[in-house]
Amino acid sequence: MRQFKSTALYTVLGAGALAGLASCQQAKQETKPLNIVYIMTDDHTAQMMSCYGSRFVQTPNLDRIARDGVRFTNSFVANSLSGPSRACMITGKHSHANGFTDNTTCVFDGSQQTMPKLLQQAGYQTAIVGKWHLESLPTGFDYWEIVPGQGDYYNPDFITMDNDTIQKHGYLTNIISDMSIDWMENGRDKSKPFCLFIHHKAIHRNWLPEIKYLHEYEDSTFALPENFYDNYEGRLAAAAQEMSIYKDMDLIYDLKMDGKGKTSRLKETYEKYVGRMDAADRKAFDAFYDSIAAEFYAKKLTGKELAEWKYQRYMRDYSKVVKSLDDNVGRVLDYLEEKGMLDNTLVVYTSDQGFYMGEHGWFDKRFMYEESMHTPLIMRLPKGFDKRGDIPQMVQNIDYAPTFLELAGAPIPEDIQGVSLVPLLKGEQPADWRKSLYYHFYEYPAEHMVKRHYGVRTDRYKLIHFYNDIDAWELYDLQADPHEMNNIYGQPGTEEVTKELMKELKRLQVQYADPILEKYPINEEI
Ligand code: SGN
Ligand code: CA
Repeated sequence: MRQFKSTALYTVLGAGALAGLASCQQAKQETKPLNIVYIMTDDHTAQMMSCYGSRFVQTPNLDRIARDGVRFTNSFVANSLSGPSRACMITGKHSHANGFTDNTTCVFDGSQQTMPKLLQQAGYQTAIVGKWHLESLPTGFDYWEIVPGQGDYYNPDFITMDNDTIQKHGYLTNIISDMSIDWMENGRDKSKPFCLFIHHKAIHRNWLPEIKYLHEYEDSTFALPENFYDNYEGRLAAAAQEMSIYKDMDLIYDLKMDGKGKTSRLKETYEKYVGRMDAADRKAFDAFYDSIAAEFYAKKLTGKELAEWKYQRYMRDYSKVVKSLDDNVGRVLDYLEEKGMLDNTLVVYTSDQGFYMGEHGWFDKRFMYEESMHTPLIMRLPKGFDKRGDIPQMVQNIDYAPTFLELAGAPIPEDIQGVSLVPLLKGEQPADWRKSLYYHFYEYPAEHMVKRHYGVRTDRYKLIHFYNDIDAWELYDLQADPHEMNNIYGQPGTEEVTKELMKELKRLQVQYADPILEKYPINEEI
């Protein structure tokens, strides 16, 4: 076991103030155990949060978390896809070590060690509500209620703990928050500290808005990212992807342009989703999108005009779904405030990965490029943690498990690969903080056709190897080329940095024991 400090009981008053209290009894009453409320969305990228300096939307409630707490400016995932990300998060281990490498072929082995189970052993109540996406049923939770697979936005189904499927009425983002608040208020054992995972489906494709926000952001025109018309020169895997807004985004399924006589590959699935709405909602939904569709099909847009029109529709619908999410984060914060729980609760907000909002011309994620390897991470800290503002150190989603364990006063098992963020939350500047991150994406061949790859990211550079039915290396100088448009691998002058990065990549693959190293041995002399 690694060293740990018993930090589970934080005093609401500092030690000095406590010493001044009249009686022990009074001091006891002021000592509260630390709770964790972990809110994770799906596909919510930092570009779409105003606390990350977004040029796009306003998220006042998310901003409250960042304003009263900390904002990680270099927060990353280990494998930019839902199931794998969730598995990394609850095990504190990279995908090859927890066994859940992709969404399509894996079933999570729920008998393995997980952070919720270790929290239970430390006396915590644990609960999860919402998207789970690990195929097997949850283990290590005192209470769970999850949506099947990706879940539905409208009148969604839930799988209950007795393995029944029930339908609930309303919009999923609201329902998940209602259930979470209800568990905190009525469901849990109030004599114990708790860790609650609130896992939203929002902002996942196909961005179906809450009916009251149909008209939101309709007056907004979103600026095109400067590399929207990327031609992928020098980047073979980027050229082979199928996640282009222009080419791959479906007019009906994604953009709701269900015009008369129009059809598409995904129309049937679309009808299934929107068919779940109440009649009155459906009427409002159809009235809204049908008028846009009539105008759109009459214009017969092509080429750049069509690409940019699709981009604006995508941005508007995504922003509407963010709006409901932000409201609901506000509701959870208000509840904690009302109940006087903010001082002894760590509130975490993150996403299962980042997302492309038109950068490189894309939607979706998967690539080790910045927009999707990044994930937002903001935290409101409990009393006793004075750090505020930005935390620039590189952190990864495998770090959440050891962080929560340390906060709960539980030992951190040796085989956990992440590192506790507690020193950073205390405002320390650990001299030996990690200097590089490891990444490995596996889901190929599959939807969106992003080839398998692994790589290393340092403060300044990124080295990626795409493999399987391709053997292509990419190297980026993030300082000179933050949008990763210029692959400098193999260019004169990069020999030294390439050699160093190869060495670092190999060191990480050895440290984390990724078996891929046997298949593709790294020659550090390249
Ligand atoms: C679905 C989506 C994809 C998305 C994956 C993975 N297609 O399959 O666009 O990349 O989920 O997303 S859809 O037609 O079903 O909308 S993840 O976040 O769950 O990993
Ligand atoms: Ca996701």
